[in-house]
Amino acid sequence: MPNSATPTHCPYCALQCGMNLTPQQDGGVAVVERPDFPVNKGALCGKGRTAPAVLAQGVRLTSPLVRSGGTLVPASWDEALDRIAEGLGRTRTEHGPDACGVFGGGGLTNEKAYSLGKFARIVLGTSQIDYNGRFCMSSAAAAGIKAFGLDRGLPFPLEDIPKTGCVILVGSNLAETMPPSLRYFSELRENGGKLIVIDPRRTRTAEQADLHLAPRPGTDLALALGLLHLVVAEGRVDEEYVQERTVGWEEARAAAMAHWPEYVERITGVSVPQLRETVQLFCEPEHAMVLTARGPEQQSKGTDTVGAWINLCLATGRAGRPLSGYGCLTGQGNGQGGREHGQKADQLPGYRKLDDPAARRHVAEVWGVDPDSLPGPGRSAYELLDALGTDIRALLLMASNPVVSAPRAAHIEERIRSLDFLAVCDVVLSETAELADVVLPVTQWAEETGTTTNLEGRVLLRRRAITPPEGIRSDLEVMHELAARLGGEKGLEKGFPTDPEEVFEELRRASAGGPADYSGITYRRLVEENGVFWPCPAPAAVHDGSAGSQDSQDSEDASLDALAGADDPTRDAETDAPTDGTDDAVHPGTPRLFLDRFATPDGRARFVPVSHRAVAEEPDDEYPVLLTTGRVVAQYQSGAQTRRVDELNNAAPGPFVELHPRLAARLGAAEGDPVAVISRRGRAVAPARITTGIRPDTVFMPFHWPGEGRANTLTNPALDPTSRMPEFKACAVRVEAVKS
Ligand SMILES: Nc1nc2c(c(=O)[nH]1)N[C@H]1C(S)=C(S)[C@@H](COP(=O)(O)OP(=O)(O)OC[C@H]3O[C@@H](n4cnc5c(=O)[nH]c(N)nc54)[C@H](O)[C@@H]3O)O[C@H]1N2
Ligand SMILES: Nc1nc2c(c(=O)[nH]1)N[C@H]1C(S)=C(S)[C@@H](COP(=O)(O)OP(=O)(O)OC[C@H]3O[C@@H](n4cnc5c(=O)[nH]c(N)nc54)[C@H](O)[C@@H]3O)O[C@H]1N2
Ligand code: SF4
Ligand SMILES: [Mo]
Repeated sequence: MPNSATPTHCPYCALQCGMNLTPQQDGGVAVVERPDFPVNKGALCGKGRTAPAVLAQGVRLTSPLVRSGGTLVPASWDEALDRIAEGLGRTRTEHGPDACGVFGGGGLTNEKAYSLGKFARIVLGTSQIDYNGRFCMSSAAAAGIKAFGLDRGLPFPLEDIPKTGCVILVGSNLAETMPPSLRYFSELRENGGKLIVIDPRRTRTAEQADLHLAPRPGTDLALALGLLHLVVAEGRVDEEYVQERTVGWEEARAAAMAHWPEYVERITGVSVPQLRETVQLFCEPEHAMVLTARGPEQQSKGTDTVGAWINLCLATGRAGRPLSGYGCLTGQGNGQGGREHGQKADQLPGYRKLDDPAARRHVAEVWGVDPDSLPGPGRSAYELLDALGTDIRALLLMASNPVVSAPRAAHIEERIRSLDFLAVCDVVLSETAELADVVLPVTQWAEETGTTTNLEGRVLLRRRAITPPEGIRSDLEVMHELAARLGGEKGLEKGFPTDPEEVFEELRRASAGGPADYSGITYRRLVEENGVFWPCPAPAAVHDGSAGSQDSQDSEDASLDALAGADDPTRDAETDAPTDGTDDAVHPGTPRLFLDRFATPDGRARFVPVSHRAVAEEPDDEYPVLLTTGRVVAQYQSGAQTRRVDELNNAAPGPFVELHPRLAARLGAAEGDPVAVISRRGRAVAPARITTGIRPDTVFMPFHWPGEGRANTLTNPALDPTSRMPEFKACAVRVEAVKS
């Protein structure tokens, strides 16, 4: 057995902390420090440290399961795969390809996400594929594409943060959601920079801030507009920058001028002096940044909200300049890469658009299929889940647990139960897997190789450190086997290699020339360079004209070539194969975007004219309180993995309702008493956690648990019109003490 440590990355969040794994005598693996990885320099949170616990027998799935007489029983791989092929195949024959749905996840490696998108389109022939990232950063992605022509979470590395002058963190609780990243913000403050946190709760992150604004949930759009109003009123607009590098200022300015500070104070609950102080702290230093996370994004107006924050950056000349800019803190392990390579309803690999004829031609050629055979765009995640049992009769689900994590979860659970056929690939028996007809046990991070792209746009190699137990296969092997069974004579399985590097080589070609160009990246480079930032075109990458800004159907190769520093706009379609990345002309990757130009056709950023609008469900007499939801440090997402780790469960054993003492007193509830939270969609019960750190008009619940305390029983699936993001962060509820 190899005794040496394998450098790799954490299975959980988008920070993708580096860690070393050392095999143990018992076949397990120990996490040890990996100080050479620059993002976390050895630091890990409790989830990363304890991740090997989920590799253990007794915790994970070790055999395929099939439903027999109403219960799930162990079965052979052949039987399980045959059942899936039969379930999907019959649905396709009887109801057409779009009756088969596919649901993926931002935890999947690039190779898996790429293969899943390809599998849906060429094996099943369905347009009905989307993934949980729609619930995550889709609003920021949509706003970034509108304004900058390109969506990459952070346009700069985290190492730039300590060197800027001021950071506004909007709705991010990174002290709990990415603890090792806190270091960058402490260093910022040590260097004299200012940190402003905007959150309805005084979180552990807000406690670190120089200024904490606590707006009413769902009002960040008005807040940003009020700040922009003050920027104009106080003569702080960077006119030269606006003139040179942007378009659309006049309209955006007019919209902001309609949002008087006093009006904004009434909407948000943030006082005019606090608004003024924010503008002062943000505008005084030479450089400043705005970073958003799920707080302002998971709203039915998340795209406009992020747009308003970007407008603030643009008006003050704080985008596309060193040490300044707007960024989104992506969430899942491969939240960034997972949204680039084709598991999204409207997308092809390389962040290409499915309805762009040139993109279809390029990808169809790599896949060896007729472009006309590729289906068009499908439904977004919530709409897809809502159609289960009606238009969509069978579902293949990989790396998500919607029974816990989808909005209006009781309804979605009922939709899932009404399916003719459900197949789930997972590492554990999640609440959603429990409802499946077939469950396939798959390999985990430490047992397989693959790439992820972290929140900075840095592509990383996760490496296999141990051998998976007998009876476990990888998601790639599952797709290969299903392609063989469903493709019949066509031999489609040849398009689904089981070796991740082989998949990555194909992904390079499929992404070549697209906005998220990985063609210059190789596994070898990822090891040698500790990751490479995209875009990273191969020196002679194929260019068929399908590259371009993401908001444009027209080919706009020029903008991305300049952006990525590619020096040969007349690249030859003959040289389709990427080079091995070892010659002298290797592209260094792109840690910092937009410094010379934005990825729009004219190179200028675009202001978007936006105006305040209310949350989809305003409180009223019957439901007078706003519920917002989020995370705690010791649990991850639906909790499917972390609820199985003792140390994490001891730290965060169950759900709770955070509420202000004034609200608690009105209910007659004491600390720890069960309280019921009731919305138009259902009722959840959890112990009260009383704190002055939350607004009296708001309650907060973490969403990591199923059952009685499931926060998503309550949440509102009102969707953002552009990103189709549900409003996880604000819905109207009534809170009651539960009589025992
Ligand atoms: N421990 C842990 N870490 C994680 C995860 C996890 O599940 N657990 N998940 C990962 C993933 S996928 C993601 S997406 C990230 C999410 O990372 P974050 O966005 O930091 O996490 P959340 O707790 O969802 O939301 C952040 C904050 O938004 C605040 N908020 C609520 N409503 C509003 C509002 O209307 N406006 C504003 N400004 N703020 C509001 C909440 O009070 C909360 O403190 O975390 C990643 N890291
Ligand atoms: N109320 C409320 N709800 C929310 C949010 C919120 O803030 N509030 N946040 C939303 C956000 S940002 C997100 S990202 C979603 C996340 O919610 P989910 O999509 O449910 O995410 P996870 O719980 O991470 O589920 C991943 C599942 O895949 C399994 N898995 C892990 N790795 C692999 C793999 O490589 N292959 C396969 N086949 N399976 C794997 C895990 O065991 C787990 O069961 O929740 C959303 N829901
Ligand atoms: S911060 Fe994220 S990547 Fe780092 S150890 Fe924790 S969960 Fe893993
Ligand atoms: Mo997320």
